[in-house]
Amino acid sequence: MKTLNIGLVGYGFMGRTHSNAFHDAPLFFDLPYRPVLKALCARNADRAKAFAANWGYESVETDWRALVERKDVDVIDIASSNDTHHDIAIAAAKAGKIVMCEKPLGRNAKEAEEMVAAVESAGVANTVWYNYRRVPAVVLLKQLIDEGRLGRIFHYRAKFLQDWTISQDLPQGGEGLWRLDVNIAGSGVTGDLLAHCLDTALWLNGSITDVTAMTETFIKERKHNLTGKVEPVGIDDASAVLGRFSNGSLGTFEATRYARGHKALYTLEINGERASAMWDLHDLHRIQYFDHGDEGRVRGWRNIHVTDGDHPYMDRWWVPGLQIGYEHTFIHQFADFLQALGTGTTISPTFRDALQTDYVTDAILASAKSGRWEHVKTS
Ligand code: SOE
Repeated sequence: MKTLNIGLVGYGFMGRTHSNAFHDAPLFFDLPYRPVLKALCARNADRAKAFAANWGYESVETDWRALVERKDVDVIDIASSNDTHHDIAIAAAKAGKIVMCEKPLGRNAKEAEEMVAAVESAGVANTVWYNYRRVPAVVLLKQLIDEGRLGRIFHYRAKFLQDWTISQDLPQGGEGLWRLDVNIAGSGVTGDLLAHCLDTALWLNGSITDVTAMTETFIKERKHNLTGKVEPVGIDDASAVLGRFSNGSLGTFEATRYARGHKALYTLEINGERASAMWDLHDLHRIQYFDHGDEGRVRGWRNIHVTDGDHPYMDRWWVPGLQIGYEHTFIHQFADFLQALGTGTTISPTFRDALQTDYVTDAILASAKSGRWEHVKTS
């Protein structure tokens, strides 16, 4: 079996989810490559060494440019803050590396377009870690929709609710809090949380053509961790969106970090002529499914526990009825990516697929500013 040498950039939350996937995917899936954790790259050398030792990376780099130049690295995996995605991905593509990138692809669509151009002109395999596409229950939902079981779609609604930035005293910027610094993150909840809702929506229900949105920044100033000064907050704290899909259905989307009590409540619902379905990240192995074609006397919402051997991915895990969790979505994505690589293809979402999400988030932010409906660009 051929080896595939991985160079990971970033050792935060996402660096851990990806490293876990690199470890576990070959244990549970038949893969054409054996991933080797070649190098971990992060600016803080001591912490990088500790992370590398814990996860089994063979070496450490403190400058991503040195990592990209290494001849013994095949894949550059970008799990660092959003402001780094563009330059690392483009340099990696130019160096002929396979590129995997955390979401959102760019801080805006312009950055994302340049990243797409780089990987496509270099002809290198690429993917973006929109991991919720690989929840078995969400994949089952995709199968049901593609089989036409829901019929004509009327509504798609999704929300992603958190509550961790409500405190006025929370600073912005720096490690762990860069998501609050607009220069680093690009936007607030629109690019961070709503982007997940949009990526799944585009995958399940097709393209979004037009949007109208409102956003709000509830806390206007926060101390910046790097400058020590109180500075204006440039991110959107909350985002509410109406959208039109090209299949004629209506979309409603919401994301916020100000929904007290909610930590990561991503829910989605789709209503069709024949059936409806709902999914909830807090109960991620289930879908609620209502089929109007059922005999009337027993018609009702079914609660499908997506843990059986014939459910997506589940033949690879334990025994029917035993569920899996969040970290498995990354394992699935990495396994799918390697299997595709083995046959010379790639998986969705590619950089180009993820660019479409950036087009929608750009249109949302533009609409929130203009107060008008905005047309969504397509690539
Ligand atoms: C933010 O808190 C965050 O970690 C996002 O950045 C992730 O993409 C999301 O999956 C969970 O929430």
